Amino acid sequence: TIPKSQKGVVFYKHNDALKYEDIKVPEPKSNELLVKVLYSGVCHTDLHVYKGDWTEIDYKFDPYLVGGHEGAGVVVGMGSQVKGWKVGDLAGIKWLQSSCQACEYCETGHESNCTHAELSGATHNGSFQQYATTDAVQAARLTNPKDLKVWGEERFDEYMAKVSPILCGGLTVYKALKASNLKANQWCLVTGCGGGLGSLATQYAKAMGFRVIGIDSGDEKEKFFKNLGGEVFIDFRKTQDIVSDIQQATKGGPHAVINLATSSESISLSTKYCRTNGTIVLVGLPAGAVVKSDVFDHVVKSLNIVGSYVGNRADTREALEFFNRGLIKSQIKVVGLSQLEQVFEDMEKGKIVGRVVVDTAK
Ligand code: 8ID
Ligand code: ZN
Ligand code: ZN
Repeated sequence: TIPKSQKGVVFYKHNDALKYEDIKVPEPKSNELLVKVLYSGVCHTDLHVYKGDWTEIDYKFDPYLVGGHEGAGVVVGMGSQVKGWKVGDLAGIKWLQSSCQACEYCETGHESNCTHAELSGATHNGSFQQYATTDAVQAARLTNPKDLKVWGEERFDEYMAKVSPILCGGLTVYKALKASNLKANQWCLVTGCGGGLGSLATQYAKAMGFRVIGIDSGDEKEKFFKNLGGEVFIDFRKTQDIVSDIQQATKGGPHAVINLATSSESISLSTKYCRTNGTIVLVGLPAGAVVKSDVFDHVVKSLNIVGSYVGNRADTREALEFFNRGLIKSQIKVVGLSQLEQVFEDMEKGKIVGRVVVDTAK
């Protein structure tokens, strides 16, 4: 039975207090699933939303907003128009909560660019609550771990906690790596390699056959990155000349840069050390960021700068398949949903290594 009320973390305006409260269980609309959320990853995007860093989004406070867009759970109900789902299926809540399926972008598989998109945790209440609604077409289909060789029934809870960061972080970095046009054995530079997306990018890049050089700060993140298979670590707080360090280590610069760091300067810097003919992928979204690239060098080195925004349903399925095969180990720390405020504080300070996942039961 589905209760009438539940626990969730809400805020009434940007930067307002985060409240762990009893709130109403939402009712699914005709196109929606009702998902009992077990775990949700905490993405830096949730912090940007909370702070109102992106003025471009039409946030929905009704009267409050519930963040979260890496929700892993079980389908407990659905609207009348839903096809292809049944109660008991495992579902994932993503940033792209719904897309119109009718516009030019949706028609060509660029669903994340849909101008009518609804976003979990920003324009639609997200996964920082025990029960959440999400469009049945865009909801991610999770495999029951009992049907997976490397997982198994007894690891159900661990699977659900660890799969949650794949629903945004994993999907996003996998798509960004596709957009990088890297070939096997080429150098992939990951900025923010010790963070949530960075820990996943390092592993997807390795699994896809690339060599990984990472930038972040501190001995703990260096050790963490090397354990994930990263080859060269550059500490941006310690290096005297970051451009020359990177170019020496990679004999001419990385063939692609995946920009994940929440630092505007580090994005412009990537145009300086990227290899000739290389691709710079923009993923991280620090508030008000601008990329500055020297036009002479940009032309002579024939650089490509591309943006990459989450991924479509096929990218989601593929990113999940890497995880289901045991090729990607989610580096997580699980805390109670009631601890979200502390998680945001640590994230703001860059103190989180890997990803924090919240358990909605605590
Ligand atoms: O679809 C998209 N484009 C998408 C999807 C998901 C997330 C974009 N994002 C964005 C988020 O909104 C955020 O802006 O990607 C960014 C990274 O998200 P995250 O991985 O969830 O953030 P994190 O765990 O806080 O990691 C950030 C790391 O950057 C390092 C920090 O130390 C931290 O480990 N960092 C910083 I701050 N400055 C750096 C610098 N100058 C740096 N690393 C290298 N150089
Ligand atoms: Zn995210
Ligand atoms: Zn559309």
